[in-house]
Amino acid sequence: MLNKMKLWKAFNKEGLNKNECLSEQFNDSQIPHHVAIIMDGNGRWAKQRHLPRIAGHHEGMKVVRKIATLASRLGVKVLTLYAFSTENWKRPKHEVEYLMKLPEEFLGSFLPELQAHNIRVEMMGHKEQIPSYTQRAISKAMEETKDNDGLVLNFALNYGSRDEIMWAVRNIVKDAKNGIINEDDVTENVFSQYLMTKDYKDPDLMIRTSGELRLSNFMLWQLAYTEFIFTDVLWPDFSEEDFLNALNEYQNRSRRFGGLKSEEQNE
Ligand code: V07
Repeated sequence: MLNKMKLWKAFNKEGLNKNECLSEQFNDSQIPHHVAIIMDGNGRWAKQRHLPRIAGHHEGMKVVRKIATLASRLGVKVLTLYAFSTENWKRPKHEVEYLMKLPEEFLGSFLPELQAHNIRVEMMGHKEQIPSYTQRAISKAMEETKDNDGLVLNFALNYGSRDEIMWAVRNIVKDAKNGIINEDDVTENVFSQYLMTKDYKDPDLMIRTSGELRLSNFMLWQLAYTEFIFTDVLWPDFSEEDFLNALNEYQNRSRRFGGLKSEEQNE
């Protein structure tokens, strides 16, 4: 079992090799392989400070860097962040325009640091509607980090889970028509291969900040057995300690996968 104090001490210890995972010092600990986060509360954070909403988005961007590097140091393998949903296009034009500039700004400032941490940048969502300068910045980062084998930092951008599932169904029908697949071949594992997350395991832990208790069209299929942690903390206030607390809570939960825990099987 991971001990929070031990984690903190190791985290604050000087002289950690940048490629060394903190988790290696806790080989008995259970670090989630895949963590997914709904980064909510940026607008509310700004409103509380009488700032424009975009100030909250900008502050939230800095938290992405902090949590991604911590997750990498802890040995998390995939971090999926809900950056922009298919519904977010309905927001005011100036806000959408600002949001679409954030990937370029983020990568312009932090790509060297991501490289130093051996982090691979990925994106899931439909690229076509995204402005070309944003697409270019993301493609460049994906290309430059493609050989990194540390954390996968997977941004869900112009992503919606029902849309993802619908496209999976369409492609399965298409493959069936072309004789590439038969009805009997369509198992859960095969279906998963038609989703944007085909290269990743399902998330072990999903965190949503800012007190909303909804999934908001995020990874509906993939989160079937995932542990959920909801916190009232607004994303721009989400700290390293909050992330460590979430991991600690995750490790304290018993995972059942819909079956019985071993000690209950004898009852
Ligand atoms: C966005 C900051 C985080 C809080 C949530 C909304 C605002 C980082 C990115 C990003 C995306 C792709 C990429 C590199 C960085 C981002 C959007 C919004 C649209 F390759 N933060 N962030 N993209 N916010």
